[in-house]
Amino acid sequence: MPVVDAQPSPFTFDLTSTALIVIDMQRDFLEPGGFGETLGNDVGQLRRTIEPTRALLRAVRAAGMTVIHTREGHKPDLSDCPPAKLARGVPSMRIGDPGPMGRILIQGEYGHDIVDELAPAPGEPVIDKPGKGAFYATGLGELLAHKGIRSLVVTGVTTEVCVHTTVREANDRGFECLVLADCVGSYFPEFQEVGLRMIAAQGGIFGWVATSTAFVSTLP
Ligand code: C5J
Repeated sequence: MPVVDAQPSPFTFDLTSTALIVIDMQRDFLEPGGFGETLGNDVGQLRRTIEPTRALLRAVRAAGMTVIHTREGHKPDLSDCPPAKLARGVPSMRIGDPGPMGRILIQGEYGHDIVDELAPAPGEPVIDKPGKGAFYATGLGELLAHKGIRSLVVTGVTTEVCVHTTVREANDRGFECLVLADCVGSYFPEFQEVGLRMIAAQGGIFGWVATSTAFVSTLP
């Protein structure tokens, strides 16, 4: 079985029972001129993950590994958006409001979709999720069970929000999670650093952390 040089210890996985999950690489979060940047965030902090993730996707697809994408967003009528989530954020830029790339975080809008560089390949599942975690109110758990997946390689944005929430949910469900440091990003460099340290601390309290090159080097 492949063994990845990881923190806090080597990560062993089996190709057939491992999936790559690419979290929320959406235009609303990553594109210059989009929702994230309009809020004053430095999208460069997220965009640096695009090229390593593209290279990772090439390698993982060539190795025949399962790839799953997620998108955070809501139905146009907002019926799946809890009032508490809707009420948060900058008052003029709330979920469902008109944004620079369509209604903010609404399914079907241009900004809600995945950036062109990381477009899902035909047949790769795309999980639409209303929450931060990819398991909450989605079919992800059933999909992974159906495919016999027990380990997850996790990438995407943002490190301390949707990546962390998904890894914590997965850990509680018994999955082993390897987070690839150069393929996850936060608008806040300090959250990126501490977010990664939190995963691998205390003997890997809820996962492992490695670089994408360390992971790819173990693929057949
Ligand atoms: C994600 C967010 N995807 N930061 N969402 O992390 O609101």
